[in-house]
Amino acid sequence: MTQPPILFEAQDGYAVITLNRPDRLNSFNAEMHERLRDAVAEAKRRDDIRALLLTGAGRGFCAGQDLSERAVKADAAPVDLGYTLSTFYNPLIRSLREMPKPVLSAVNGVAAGAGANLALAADVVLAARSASFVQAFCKIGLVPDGGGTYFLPRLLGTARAMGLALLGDRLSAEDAERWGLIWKCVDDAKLMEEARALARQFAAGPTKGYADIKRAIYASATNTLDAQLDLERDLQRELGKTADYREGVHAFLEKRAPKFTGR
Ligand code: LHQ
Repeated sequence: MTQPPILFEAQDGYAVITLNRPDRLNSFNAEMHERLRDAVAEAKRRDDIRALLLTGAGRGFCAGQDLSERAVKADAAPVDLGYTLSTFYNPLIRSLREMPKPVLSAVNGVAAGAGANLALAADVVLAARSASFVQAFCKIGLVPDGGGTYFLPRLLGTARAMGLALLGDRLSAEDAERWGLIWKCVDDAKLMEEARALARQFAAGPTKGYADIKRAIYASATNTLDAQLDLERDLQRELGKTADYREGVHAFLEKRAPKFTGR
């Protein structure tokens, strides 16, 4: 029986989406893209899901595009890779960045090509110590896509971004943490335990506040200080009206843990 390319599980207020083509290192074909798009949309739509965790089955996280798929194979017939990006990868990266809930990636093994940049599109990236990140694009004559040319220089600076993109070398999870590319590298055996603990923490948190933290931090990449101060004022004005703000302040004053509802 063929395995579904995406596994979806919801529990304790968060969803886990698992890329599930382990024999191809979870590389993307069209069906996996379609199923992932549906799973991300479900996680966004459901109010009982307040955080999203992305991971991979088997020994890899994701090896990017499946290079043996007919629609992208570089044979005699010209293929429009731009079509693949505008149909699949670009909407996927946008949907994660615009998700009004925290998105975590648990990078369980190698993350290469668009798979590396999918991992980096998450708000918080955890990686197993044995995992690695490879901007493999230059090895096949392409530019980093899936947001790579945006994420890498912003997270690392131009020198390191350029080195990774031009050389396509493997960056270990430990170096990724040291360089500030990811949040944290953890022992392999602890990865999912730590990732789930974080997802549970986010699921019990002030969801609207988290959504606006994402908005503000990501907007800062292109905003002036002036615009950013205005944005903070506008977001704070709205958040000050939420039940979670009221609960957070009451809980603080009453010296107890807050019970956030996400409203
Ligand atoms: C694969 C793949 C793979 C198919 C491993 N495809 N089979 C967007 C728009 C349109 C078109 C172009 O692309 C894009 C975005 C992109 O993502 S471009 C970049 C595509 N990805 C790559 O170039 C990475 C290719 N893979 C690798 O460099 C290595 O496999 C890595 C570094 C990921 C892992 O190396 P190893 O741990 O040594 O594993 P392996 O190479 O032995 O792979 C295991 C199997 O998975 C193997 O199959 P086999 O039948 O021999 O066991 C590979 O052929 C298969 N595989 N990546 N992208």
